[in-house]
Amino acid sequence: MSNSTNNNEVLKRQVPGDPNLSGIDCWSDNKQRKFKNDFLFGAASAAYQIEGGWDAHGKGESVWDKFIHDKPSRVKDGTTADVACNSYKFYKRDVEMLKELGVDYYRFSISWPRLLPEGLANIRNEIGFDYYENLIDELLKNEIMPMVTLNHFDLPQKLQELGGWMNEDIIDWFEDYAKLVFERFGKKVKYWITFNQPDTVCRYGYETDFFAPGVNQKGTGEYTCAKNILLAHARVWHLYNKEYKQKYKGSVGIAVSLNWFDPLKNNDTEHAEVAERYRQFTFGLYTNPIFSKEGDFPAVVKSIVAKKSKEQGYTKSRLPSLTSEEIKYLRGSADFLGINHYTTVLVKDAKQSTHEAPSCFDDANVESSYGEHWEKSKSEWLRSAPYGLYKACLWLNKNYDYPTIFITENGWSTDAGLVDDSRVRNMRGYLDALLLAIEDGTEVLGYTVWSLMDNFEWTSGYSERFGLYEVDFESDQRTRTARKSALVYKQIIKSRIVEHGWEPKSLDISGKKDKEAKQEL
Ligand code: GBH
Repeated sequence: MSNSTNNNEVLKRQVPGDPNLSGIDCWSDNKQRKFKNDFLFGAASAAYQIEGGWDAHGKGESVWDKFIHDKPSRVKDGTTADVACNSYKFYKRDVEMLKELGVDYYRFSISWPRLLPEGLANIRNEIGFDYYENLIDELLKNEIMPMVTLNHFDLPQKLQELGGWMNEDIIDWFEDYAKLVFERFGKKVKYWITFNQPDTVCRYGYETDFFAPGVNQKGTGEYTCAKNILLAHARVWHLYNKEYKQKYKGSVGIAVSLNWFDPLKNNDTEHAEVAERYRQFTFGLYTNPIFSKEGDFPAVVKSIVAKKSKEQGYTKSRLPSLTSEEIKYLRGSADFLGINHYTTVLVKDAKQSTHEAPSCFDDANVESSYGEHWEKSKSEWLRSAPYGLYKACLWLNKNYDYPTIFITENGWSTDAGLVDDSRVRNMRGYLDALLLAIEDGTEVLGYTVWSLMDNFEWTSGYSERFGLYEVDFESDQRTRTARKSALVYKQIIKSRIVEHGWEPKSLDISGKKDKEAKQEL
């Protein structure tokens, strides 16, 4: 897949697997490393989390609209995404911020129900197409490349009523949608991502009711959804490859939630095996079929689910099988692997499982924890352990023969406030880890901060802030203000090095105040 593969052995760099270490700095050799000139920096968002205009100008309902409107208590702070950052109105300000940061690209997503209110291709909302055309044009005018995700969680509700990702007809529906998007925007967009975190959709939206659509089908929800969403991904990669690749020279990837799972006890064979098993039960379920040499769902997942299903009285495995044609169709169906990497989790075998059975959690059967000294974010699940990104990259190199990677998300949550030193620390730590991973042979094309600005953090509402820019959700303008981390990121992009001691002179990122001050002099 990659033409600049590194044939060296995977280097054995000393990385801390010791949860008593902070995970930052402790393995640095103080050598100054630099991002190459063609390395790309970006920032990310997602339609549902920023746009608002939830029913504006003919937009259809998404599963998230329905999930929250039906039961507002599903969101921790009782808020909705009906207006969110109102990027439906203020997208030009978003582009201005991207320009201020100096990023090479903007990763955003298209709302399927804004284009096709009922999900199917028969009813098209022209105003929706125009919205994205305007955004893309504004980006290009400012020399920022669009990186477009076709689906970031917000499935049209009408399709959910037909079964959503549990109905294999959705492979055709997704292809129809993608075709319309490629026809309209293919000329202007070079980077495409079919899905954002299919793992999160299937695990939290179908296996449980934590996320929309809240199907809560334990034992089969995740696996059935996984098969259909993977085949839908592959269908669209093949479509692009056949119909558009030559004409537009773009690439199509997929973004998988890819946190690192380390054994709770280092140097313990049983723990190491359990960690490896858990990697396969989480991201492996999605990456193995596409990126491994042999293809198919991971062997360890197939055998455990088959065994448990039998014991539980099922006549066949709860994990659907893939035919040899499907295996072939999926294998290699991505031009790059997008990884959304946030944290590291320490795992051990749960022994007598306390997980509900049957369920994908019982199948994987682990207990997880975090390193004692890892810095905590505002989100319960997110702790800072940059070495995990290094390990994840080397694992991918070893298992998938040096895939081409984009870091499609990495970020940190805080309370509101402009001086976000913990975000700065976290970003620098992860970029240091990434530089080492690159030096040790990982082919990474770019790094994307989640997120450009504070936005609707799913069931956490506005209580967890991920933005480089703070958003004032009380103001009609949804005023956006640069945080310290925005200035630090800007400096990293400009200098291409990570300087831990660098401090901005002021929090004015636009330079407008400086210019005014000079004129006054
Ligand atoms: C990504 O998800 C998403 O792509 C993005 O939309 C989101 O805003 C961002 O990261 C920050 O969260 O049961 O405790 O695991 C990150 C992975 C998976 C984290 C689902 C939260 C549910 C809570 N997410 N997980 S938990």
